[in-house]
Amino acid sequence: MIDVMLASGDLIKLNQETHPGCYLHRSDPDDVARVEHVTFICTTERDDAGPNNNWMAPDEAKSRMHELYEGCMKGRTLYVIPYCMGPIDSPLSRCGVEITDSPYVVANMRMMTRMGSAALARIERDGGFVRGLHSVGELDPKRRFIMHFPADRLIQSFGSGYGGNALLGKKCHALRIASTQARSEGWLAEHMLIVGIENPQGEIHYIAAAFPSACGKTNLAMLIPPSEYEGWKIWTVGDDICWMQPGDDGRLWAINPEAGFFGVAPGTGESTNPNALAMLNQDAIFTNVAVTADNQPWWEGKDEEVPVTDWRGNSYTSGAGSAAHPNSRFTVPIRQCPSYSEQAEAPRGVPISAIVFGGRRERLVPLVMESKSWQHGVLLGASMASETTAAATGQVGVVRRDPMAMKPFCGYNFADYWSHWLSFADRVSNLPPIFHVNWFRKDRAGNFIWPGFGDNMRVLEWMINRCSGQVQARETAIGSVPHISDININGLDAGISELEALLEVDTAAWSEEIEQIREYLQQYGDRLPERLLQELNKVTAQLARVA
Ligand code: TSX
Ligand code: MN
Repeated sequence: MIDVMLASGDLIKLNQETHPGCYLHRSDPDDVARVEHVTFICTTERDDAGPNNNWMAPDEAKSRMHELYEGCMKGRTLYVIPYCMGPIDSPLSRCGVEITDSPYVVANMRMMTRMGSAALARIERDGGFVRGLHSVGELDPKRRFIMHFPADRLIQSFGSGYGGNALLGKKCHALRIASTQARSEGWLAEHMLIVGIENPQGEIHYIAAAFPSACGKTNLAMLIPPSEYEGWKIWTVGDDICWMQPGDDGRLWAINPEAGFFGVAPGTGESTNPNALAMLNQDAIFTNVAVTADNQPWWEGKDEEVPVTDWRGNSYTSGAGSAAHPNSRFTVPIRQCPSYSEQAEAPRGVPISAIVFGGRRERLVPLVMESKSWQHGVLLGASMASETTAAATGQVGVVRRDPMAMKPFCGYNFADYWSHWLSFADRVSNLPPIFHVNWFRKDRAGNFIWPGFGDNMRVLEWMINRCSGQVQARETAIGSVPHISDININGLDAGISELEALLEVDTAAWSEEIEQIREYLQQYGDRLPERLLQELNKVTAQLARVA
C-alpha cells in the first residue's frame, strides 16, 4: 500500500535515516478537519437524534448518498477492510467492515484498528458487523456528507479523505454508532482516555477521563510524573475512546477500542509530551505537517528546527503564519508508545477506579472537585464546558458546552444519553467516583496558576487517595474539593496561596453559572431526565444557603 501511495503521490517519503518507515500525506487544502455541519444522524424520528445532532430522514439520506456514490469508484481500486474495535478476543469488542477507495484510509485503519484475517474470523463468529461505505468522491466540500444510520448499524461517508470523516472505525463507529449500541446493550461508549497509575507498592489504578478538544487529552494519557514521584509510573491504555461495561464484580471494566493514535501534532514537544515524541521517530504517517531542509517532519511546538516547506508543500519563510496545519496529525501504532500498557490487550479490559471530566476554564472552575454521588457526577458531565482556543475555527475564549466531551459524537439525543448514564446507578453495584478537573485557571495578571503537564500527577494522586479513603475532602455546594494539605506540593513553585486560589469556590459566580447550565439543559425539554433537574435544583438550593 505504501508503494502504491508513493507512486501516486498520496505519500511522500520522509528522511529514512532519522525517521525510518515515516511518510507524509498532504490533504486537499479544503479537506483538513471533521465537518460537523454535514454530519448527520439518520433516525426515523427527528427527536431520537436530538438537538445535539443534525438530522435527516433515513430514506432521504440514503437516496442522496446513492446519487453521490453512482459510479464514484470507476477506474479506482475498491478496498474491503474487515476490522475489530478492541482486542480480538474481548467480549467488549465489536467489528466492522469498511469499503473505501482510499489507500490512505487502508494504511491508517491498519494502524488504528485490528484489521485483516483475525478480524474477519471474529466477524464470522459474531455473525454481525457495522457496515461502512466510504468514497473520497471528488473532495468537493459541497458534495460531502457523513451519514449514520444507527438502526441499520450503517455508516456512509462521501467527499472527504480526512481521518475523522474517512477512518470509519474511529468517530463514526466507535463513538456515534457504538453509543447507540451501548445504550441498548447496557454499556458506555465514551470520548475518554484511559490511563493506569502505578504507585510505589505496585498497585495500579485505572482512570477514564473526558476532555473537550485542546485540553491535552493525549498529553495526560502519556504523562511522566515529576521527579518527586519516584516509584510511580503512568501506563497508557488509550488516548481517545473508552468502551466500558459492568463486570461480575459490579465495577466498570474498560477497553480502548483503538490500536493506534491519530493525534494532533502541533504542541507535541519535549516539554509537553516526550513519550509521544519518542514514538514518532519510526513507522508513522504524518498528515499536513511541515518539513525541514533535511526532510524531517516538523510542527509548531516540536523543537528549534526551522521548516522550509509548509503543510501545503509551499516554501516557508518564518513568521508567515503556521508552517504545519493547526489540525495536522500523526498516525502511529499504540505499541510504539513508551508508556504503553500491556493491559490494553486484556480481553476483560481494565477496572476503572475513577471517572474524570474536565474543561478549559480561566475562572470559576476549581483545579479538582469530587461529585457527591453518581447522579451529581452525571450532572458535572452534562454541564461540562470549555473555552475555545485559536486551534479551533471561530472566536477565541468563548465558553462552549460540551457534555461528556460528546457533543460531536453522541449518536442519539443527549437527554436519552444522560438517562442512560443515570441508569447505571440502578444496575451497577460498585460504580467509580466521578471527578471534575480544570488545569487552566488563570490569575488576575492572566497567567496560568497551575503548572499542569507532569504536575497533574499531584491531582491524580489526590483522586486515588480519595478512592481508597486515605484523605478527607471539603464539601462545598458544587462538589468536594481537597484540603490544601492533601495536595503534594513537594518540589512545586506554587505556594499555599496559589493552591487556595485554585480551589476557591465563588458562590455568586457559581449561581450565575448554574443558571446558564439550567438554560442549556432546558433546550432538551421534556426528555431531560427528572433526576438531572433534581440534582441541579439541589445545587441551586445549596448555593443559596451559603450565599
Ligand atoms: O496538555 C496540557 N495539559 C495536560 C497535560 C498532561 N496542556 C496543553 C493544552 C493544549 C493541548 C496544558 N496547558 C496544561 C496541561 O495540564 N496546562 C496548560 C496551561 C499551561 C501552559 C504553560 C505553562 C503552564 C500551564 N507553563 C509554561 O509555559 C512555563
Ligand atoms: Mn477525540
